[in-house]
Amino acid sequence: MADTTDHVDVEAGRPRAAARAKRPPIWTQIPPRIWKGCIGLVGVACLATLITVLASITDLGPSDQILVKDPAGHWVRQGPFQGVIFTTYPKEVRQGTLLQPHQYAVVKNQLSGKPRDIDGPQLLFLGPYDKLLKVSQKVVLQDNEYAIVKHSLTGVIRHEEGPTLFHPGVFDTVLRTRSKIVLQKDEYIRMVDGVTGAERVVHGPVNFVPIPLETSINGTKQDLFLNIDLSALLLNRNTGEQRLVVEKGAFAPGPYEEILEVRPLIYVLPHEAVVVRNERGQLTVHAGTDAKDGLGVSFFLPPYSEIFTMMWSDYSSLPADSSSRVLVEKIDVRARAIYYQYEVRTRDNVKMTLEGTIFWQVKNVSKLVLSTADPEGDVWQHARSVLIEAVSNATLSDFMSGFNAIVMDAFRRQAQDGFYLDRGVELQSMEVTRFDCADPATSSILQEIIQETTNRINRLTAQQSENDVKAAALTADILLERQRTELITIKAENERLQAQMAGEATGMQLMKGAATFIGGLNESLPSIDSRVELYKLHEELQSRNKDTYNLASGSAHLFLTPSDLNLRLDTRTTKNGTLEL
Ligand SMILES: *[C@@H]1O[C@H](CO)[C@@H](O)[C@H](O)[C@H]1NC(C)=O
Ligand SMILES: *[C@@H]1O[C@H](CO)[C@@H](O)[C@H](O)[C@H]1NC(C)=O
Ligand SMILES: *[C@@H]1O[C@H](CO)[C@@H](O)[C@H](O)[C@H]1NC(C)=O
Ligand SMILES: *[C@@H]1O[C@H](CO)[C@@H](O)[C@H](O)[C@H]1NC(C)=O
Ligand SMILES: *[C@H]1O[C@H](CO)[C@@H](O)[C@H](O)[C@H]1NC(C)=O
Repeated sequence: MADTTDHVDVEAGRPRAAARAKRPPIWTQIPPRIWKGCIGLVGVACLATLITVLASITDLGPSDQILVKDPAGHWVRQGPFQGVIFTTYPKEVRQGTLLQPHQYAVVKNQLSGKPRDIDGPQLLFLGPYDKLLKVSQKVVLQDNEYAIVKHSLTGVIRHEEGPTLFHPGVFDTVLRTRSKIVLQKDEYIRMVDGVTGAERVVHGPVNFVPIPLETSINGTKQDLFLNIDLSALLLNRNTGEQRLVVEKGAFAPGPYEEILEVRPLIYVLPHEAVVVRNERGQLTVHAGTDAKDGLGVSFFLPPYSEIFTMMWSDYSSLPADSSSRVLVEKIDVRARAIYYQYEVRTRDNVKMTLEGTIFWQVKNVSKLVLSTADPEGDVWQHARSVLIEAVSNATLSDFMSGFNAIVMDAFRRQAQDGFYLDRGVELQSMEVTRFDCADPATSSILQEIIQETTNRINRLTAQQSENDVKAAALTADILLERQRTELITIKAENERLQAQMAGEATGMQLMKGAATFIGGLNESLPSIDSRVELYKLHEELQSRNKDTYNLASGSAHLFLTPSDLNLRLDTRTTKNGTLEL
């Protein structure tokens, strides 16, 4: 302020300076009493100065420092020092800070406000305006560790990877120490950047430090081992597309890929068929018989496809419950059996219960899938209506006498209508195994009828067997008689032959006798006629002799009739010598 005044009143200063020069020296005007006082004061001052000098003798050790807070500028002197520091300003002796190798210090300059960082090991002497903010430990990071460090000014987070003795910067804060992520050969981990949201997948074997703000989703995961019978369905969350991985071996999904499901191989045996619906709604039939060798086929269900399933009624057992249904994924194309129990009425209104079996078979799967949702139920219902119709056209007695024919007739008629053909199935046979009257009264009558029929059949059977026995006896008799006839014939023949032989023998005897008689006289009686006459006479005489003898010796009576004068008696002599007429 005075300076400014001088400068302003430059003209006015000149007369004052001239007046000062003309005045006598000031000390000549001071009275002696004041001089004495002054000397006394000087003595006191000298004493004070001495005391001050003595007090200013400074002795600093090697780790000491003196700070003099001179308003013109603080200054420091490091030890070791021995001497006088003459100052009137406050001063401070302070110890240096020993920093170990694993320590560091943060020092702030109070003039600039700038912190700085001092690395150990060293003996730290602060500067004149320095302030020690902190002495911190460095962070030991092991081989498998990393530190999450935050820059407190920028807020940037970074990771420091071990193994190291990490010396954080001035503005660094170590938030925490973490283990590195270790992945085995068959492991992977999905990491998401917390800032950008970008995803990456890291595959083992590896030991890695995530990038800052990166986190894992669902942690470490095992690879998927795909074999010939396993595949994986993946969803790409970026594009929304699905794909099927069928390559064999260990498999890990890529970024943004999610394993929706593990799909096993679908086997279709030679007698089966599987229908698959694709993303366009088209149906494909995989039939076991498609294979060239007829050994069945197998396939993986492609993406966006599913197995076309149906709910079929289940009539595979009795009593059939029409509400029970089974889920059919694989269609069995072998012959199938349905058991049925139908209530039917005959034409004369007798309520009957029929039980039996229907055999049917799926012939054309594509046709079946397109035309019906429940082929088994269709077959059951249709067979029922046909059977009801057939039975209602017959009376009870018709039915009893020929139910098999009625059922076969119904079967043949329905096998020809287009119902089964349209559904790609075939009705193979329809059998009635049991029938019964639903009404108890009728049932007992029916039982009687059946009993009677049975009895009749039994009696018929018994009669039949009796007849059979008799017929057999008769046949045997006829055979016997035949053989007897044969015997008689043969006997007669034999007798005839015997008689012939005997006759021939007698004839021969007579002839020989005659020949000898006639021939022997050829010399004495040369005429043949005379000799014949003689022989005739001889024979007559002999015959007469015999008659006479017979008359004489037997009890024969002789009757003579006028017409029979020329009498002859025929007698026969038996072997034992008696005579027979
Ligand atoms: C993480 O696991 C949960 C259930 O365990 C699952 O719902 C989710 O989809 C999984 N996330 C990823 C990206 O795999
Ligand atoms: C099955 O039926 C379809 C028509 O619905 C036909 O084109 C196909 O040839 C049939 N398959 C056999 C084996 O008969
Ligand atoms: C009913 O029976 C009659 C003769 O008994 C036969 O001509 C006719 O075809 C039958 N009808 C049906 C539908 O069976
Ligand atoms: C008479 O018969 C005998 C013997 O039979 C014969 O030898 C003989 O020559 C016969 N005599 C005459 C005349 O034929
Ligand atoms: C033989 O003679 C006896 C009496 O001597 C007689 O009883 C019998 O009938 C005769 N005939 C035969 C064939 O034995």
